[in-house]
Amino acid sequence: MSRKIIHIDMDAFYASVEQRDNPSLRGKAIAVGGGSKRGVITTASYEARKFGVRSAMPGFKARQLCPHLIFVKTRFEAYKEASKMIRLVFQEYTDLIEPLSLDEAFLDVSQNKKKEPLATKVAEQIRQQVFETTQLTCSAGVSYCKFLAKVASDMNKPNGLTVIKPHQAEQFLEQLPIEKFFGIGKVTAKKMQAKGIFTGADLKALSEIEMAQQFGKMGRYYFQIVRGIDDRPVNNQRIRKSIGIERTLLNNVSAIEEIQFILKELIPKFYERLQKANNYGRTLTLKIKTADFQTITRSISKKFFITEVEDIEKIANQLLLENQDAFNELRLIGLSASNLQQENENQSGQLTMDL
Ligand code: TTP
Ligand code: MG
Repeated sequence: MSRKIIHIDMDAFYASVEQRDNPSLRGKAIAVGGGSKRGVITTASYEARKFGVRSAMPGFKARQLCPHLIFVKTRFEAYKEASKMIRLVFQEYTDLIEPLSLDEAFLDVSQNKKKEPLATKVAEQIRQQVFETTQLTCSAGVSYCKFLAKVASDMNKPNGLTVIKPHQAEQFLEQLPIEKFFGIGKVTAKKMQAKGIFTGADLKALSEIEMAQQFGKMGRYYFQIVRGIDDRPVNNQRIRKSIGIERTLLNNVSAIEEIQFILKELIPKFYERLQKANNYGRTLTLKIKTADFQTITRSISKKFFITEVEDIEKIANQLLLENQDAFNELRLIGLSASNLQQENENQSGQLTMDL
């Protein structure tokens, strides 16, 4: 039996909430966040995107591209509230909901509470109802699997709906640029392009073994999705309590300067993970494994979500310096963020692979 999967993604989410709540911002080029010296913007209104302003772009660069850009501070509570409201809408249709972030979710509507047989109709109703309850627009992708639904929701943004039917999947995937494949990150896309792989058709030309050889564990996943095979269920158990990174050192390290250096090197990668997950924590934890295999963790919690890399650097360094007496030599160092913006407290279990 073919499934009916919808992927919903809010349009310019944070920026739209800001424009909704402050009418003087409507129709204007705005960026949310990124106003500080080294900060990056979280997102931009579609008016600003015309100038090339994008998520994760440093504020100063955005200003260069769009001199009249208005910078607005982030208000996570407002985004959380909107996110809650859209989930309530989703719940009127199905309990099989897998949120990927505050502003997007997969829904399995094969069997839905409205007994509506056409998933496209369900998607239209949800979009309508999301707009009525939040005054925000979203885009929807409808297909028979998560991968295609996710890619589809991005095709007619903003305020659009895209359906990919099973018989259209093969042709659709063949023409799809590889950087649009959900699960192929920027780095892998570059790697593929360097090998002359630009579209699904190019990717499909590789055998399963070649894919595994060239792309490791993910090779098998690529092999399947490029053929439109994706049986992953919509997983409503997904949860993420913390996001972190750790590094086991080649040699035990004891000099504080050296540890500081390693920690400093770890932070950009850690920050990238937070950005990618689009999820930040109020708590930062430093984890250290000593040469004699003791694990020490020390945390600092803030009243605000730690979203700026400068703050992470400061807090991480503070954690290290304040606790340097607790260890002599260390063999592992790690950082994690918890008390995240997005975590579903009533669920438990491991985070499934983020595809
Ligand atoms: P997205 O859905 O990626 O972007 P968007 O909703 O702003 O725009 P659209 O979907 O119409 O293309 O992310 C949702 C929100 O997550 C976004 O409004 C702000 C936040 N975000 C970040 O904080 N950092 C990021 O790097 C990205 C991509 C998003
Ligand atoms: Mg969005």
